[in-house]
Amino acid sequence: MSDTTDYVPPKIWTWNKANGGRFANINRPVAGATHEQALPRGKHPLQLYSLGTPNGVKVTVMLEELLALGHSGAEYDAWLIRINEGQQFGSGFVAANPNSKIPALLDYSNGDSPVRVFESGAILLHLAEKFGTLVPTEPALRAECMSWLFWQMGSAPYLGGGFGHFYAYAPFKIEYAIDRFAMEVKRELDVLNRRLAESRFIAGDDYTIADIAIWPWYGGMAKGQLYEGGEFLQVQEYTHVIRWADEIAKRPAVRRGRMVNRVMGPLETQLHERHDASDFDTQTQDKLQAKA
Ligand SMILES: N[C@@H](CCC(=O)N[C@@H](CS)C(=O)NCC(=O)O)C(=O)O
Repeated sequence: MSDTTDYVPPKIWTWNKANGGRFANINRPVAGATHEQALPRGKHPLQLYSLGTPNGVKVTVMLEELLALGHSGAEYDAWLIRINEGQQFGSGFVAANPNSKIPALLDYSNGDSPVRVFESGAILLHLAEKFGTLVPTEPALRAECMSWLFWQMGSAPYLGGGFGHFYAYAPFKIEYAIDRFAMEVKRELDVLNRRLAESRFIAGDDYTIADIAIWPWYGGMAKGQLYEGGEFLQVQEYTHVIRWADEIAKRPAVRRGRMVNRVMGPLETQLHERHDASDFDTQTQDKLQAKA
């Protein structure tokens, strides 16, 4: 095995900003706000502060699914938080999520003192319970759904923070780290592949918040859309995951949800902010840039 470093940890760790690599401008070893910045508030009860990453997409897909099911109370304003510019460290955002990570939701349904919800899994569950849908009520099915939802919350950091970080973002390639996380991500994909060989959706016959949580990460990985790591991980082997990912990708609410707060890809797929259903027709970046 190649040894890319002769690093010996000192007795006490100290912060060397220069070692932050691609994220040096935002990562730091302390929490809390770095600057005063109030969050904007729109006209709807649900105010989402997010970005179109896999964690952000979970919530915008959920909201679009709720609207597609006829829950008009799920109308929402989606505001863009540019994490590469440190907007997650503004005082308003930190009040909404002390962990300074998107997505964060403020639910003003009960008046001017909002309920704050952070962690994408908690937001999915909050919305599913609020509207009484996309989460089973029968105890065994509910337990299965919760198990997969929490599986996702525990597993995705190995995919994103582990494999993705060391394969795509680290300033140099460390064989040990890439090996460790490639092995774990392949194991996770196999867990899903075996489950989806026996079940149409993750928690059973019905589409639930477990699918909504898992799809942006593992659906994206199985389709080779994350970290340019598809060939490396030989993702075409996970045929049941691919069958499931393709079925979910066709859902109209999913197609809309993945556009919201998206700042990459073709301009017609980027809806930086969403305040009204009509924004999908009039406010995508291709249309805004043509008007400018
Ligand atoms: N467990 C969290 C993870 C959220 C998360 O990692 N968000 C990333 C973007 S995908 C972020 O905001 N990073 C900004 C930072 O770390 O400063 C969730 O599921 O909501």
